[in-house]
Amino acid sequence: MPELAIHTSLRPSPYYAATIAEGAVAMHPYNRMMIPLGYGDPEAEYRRLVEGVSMWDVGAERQVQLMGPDAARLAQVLCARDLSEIVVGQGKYVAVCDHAGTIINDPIVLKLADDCFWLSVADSDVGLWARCVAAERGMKVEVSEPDVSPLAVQGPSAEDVVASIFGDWVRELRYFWFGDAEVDGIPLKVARSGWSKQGGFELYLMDQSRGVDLWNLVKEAGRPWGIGPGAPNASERIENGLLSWAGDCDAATNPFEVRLGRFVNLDVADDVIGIQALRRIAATGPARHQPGIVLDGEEPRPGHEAWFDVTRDGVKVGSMTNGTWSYKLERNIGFGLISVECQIGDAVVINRGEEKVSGVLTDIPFRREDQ
Ligand code: THG
Repeated sequence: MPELAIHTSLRPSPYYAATIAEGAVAMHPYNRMMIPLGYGDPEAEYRRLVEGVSMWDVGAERQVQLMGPDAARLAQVLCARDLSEIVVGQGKYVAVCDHAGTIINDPIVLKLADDCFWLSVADSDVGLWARCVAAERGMKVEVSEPDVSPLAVQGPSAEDVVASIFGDWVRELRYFWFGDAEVDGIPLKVARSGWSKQGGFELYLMDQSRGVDLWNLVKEAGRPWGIGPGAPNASERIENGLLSWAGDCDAATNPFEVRLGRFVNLDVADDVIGIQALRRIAATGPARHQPGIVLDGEEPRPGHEAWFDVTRDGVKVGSMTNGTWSYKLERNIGFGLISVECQIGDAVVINRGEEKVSGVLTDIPFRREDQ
């Protein structure tokens, strides 16, 4: 393997020095930044997340800021979910689609003011897309990337840790809602949010020069609860059915295929990008769906996932888009992107390079008792 070269186009996060000091062993490029993926002990990191509390550098979850008189209109035009009722201090998970109804990002939208929104984006360039749409439609709105870098605190003890820093008001925050805060002169927003199903918060740091200070402060505050470093966790997120847009979708995936139909509102205005295509797809039904797969064979190696062909009765029916060892099921699991002709309970074969292994389609989230 050649060395992976790092140019100045791949920016470090404000927490980079802290994560190196903690012993980060793997980094992944995301939104032209580096996101740590692990600290060398996957099982300990999983247990810390599901039993205690874990802190993650997710500074690569960049914000695309829409500001100006047409900010709300632009946000709505970009998102296939009704945003007419969103209020200041609230966030919503949305699908950003192209005109064919294909998902091109799945951000969290945060409303900061009547004329200011952030899209907290997954790994694709929504900033370019938003600038183009705003200009083509003659909107009065500025699209920019503000100095904002989230730090996630996730796990059953996350609320106690975050409340010990910011006060008990954070306990009242509803899912994806947020409020302004400051600690040691560090400006940030505290949101109940994060890419796990263990509960937790994200601290949207608003001064990148204070990243290491914030990391150390959270680490110190979390000590009584045994906090430690972690990262978006493949086992936990696959067990619980969280979508990784960049990993689990191809260039033709629509929201209905990957369980995001509940976040799509077909009755938004006709000029919302993709909505006309989504109405047509909803009327006929999608061609594929996203079941879980429980499979035999070698344990997938973290960081070496690939899409593998899935066959049923010798005929290709789709792909497996990720794979991991599940500590909960003590089995290999993954997501399929599979023809709707296949159903939960169907026996399939997964073609993992030279190795063909048998598997069965299951519901998501995965349940131990299904095995
Ligand atoms: N936090 C922040 N920004 C982000 C992510 C994040 N940007 C990139 C990526 N993650 C965006 N994708 C997701 C995907 C799923 C969820 C959040 C962000 C999520 N989904 C829950 C679910 O699907 O069950 C809850 C959705 C709901 O009920 O509204 O949490 O993590 N800042």
